[in-house]
Amino acid sequence: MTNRIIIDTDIGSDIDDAMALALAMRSKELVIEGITTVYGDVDLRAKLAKKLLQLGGRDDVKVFAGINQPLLHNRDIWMAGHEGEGVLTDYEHIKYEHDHAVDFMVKTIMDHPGEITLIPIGPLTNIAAAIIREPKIVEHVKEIILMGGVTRLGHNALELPKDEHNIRCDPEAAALVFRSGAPIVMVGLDVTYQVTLSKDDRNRLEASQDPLNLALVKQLDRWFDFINEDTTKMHDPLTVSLMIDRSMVKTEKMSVYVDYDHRQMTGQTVALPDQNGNVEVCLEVDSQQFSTILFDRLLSN
Ligand SMILES: [Ca+2]
Repeated sequence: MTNRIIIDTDIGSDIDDAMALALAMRSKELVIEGITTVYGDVDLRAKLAKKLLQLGGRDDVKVFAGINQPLLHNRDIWMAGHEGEGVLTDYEHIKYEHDHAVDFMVKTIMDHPGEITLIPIGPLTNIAAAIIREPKIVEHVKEIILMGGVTRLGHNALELPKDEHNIRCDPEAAALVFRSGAPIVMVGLDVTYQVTLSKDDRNRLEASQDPLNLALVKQLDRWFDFINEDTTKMHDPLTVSLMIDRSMVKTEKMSVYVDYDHRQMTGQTVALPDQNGNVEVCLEVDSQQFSTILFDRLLSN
């Protein structure tokens, strides 16, 4: 079995993590070994992940809370404030695993060399801590497909900001992960800015009347209100979808460095073409192909 995955997520703030989790749940060829949470209120995030798994009929999937602070405890934490709203209730008791996310990650990768793909879709703190704890996971992980960074080397360079949230929230952790030598696929803003979800798409989810999709709709509505826009980007689902069909992206082999200093809001990913580099950087995506996969899966129940 080579499609075994661990998703490491900051679910609850932007809607896209919940969509990514739903896509993984609805993709029968993927074996979800566990979900780990990172950054800020990791317990709330773990409860939300578990609740969505329950709504999707996947209560069997284990959830582990991870590290709440950035690696050096030197950066402000950003929470949107609406995490879990409309899906979790105050009185509901939702249980998840006692073990720590980093211990789970290290054990799972070391017990199954070459078989586990890590999919980080939040700041890279847990992944960095796992590498610090057990450097051998760099050789034993099958691949790390991560959402983060931006290179501005694709056709849409002028639309993109110079840095990206997941890297900016913990640039020290990101620097450690990129320079670890682990085989990485970087799904950055270069491609994720090209995949969006509209209010029409939201309505299709609602019409399905599926309990998981209805929970996604509640969070989508809250998120659309929060960002005050009619479309939202599907950063994290695109990252998961590469486990299903990688032909939708074009990649270039590169070395990636993270340029940062002690100030808040720094953390630029500097990507240089390098045939010996450890990072496949996604530069172009067939957004229609992605959208078809996402909705075929979510509406198939
Ligand atoms: Ca995320």
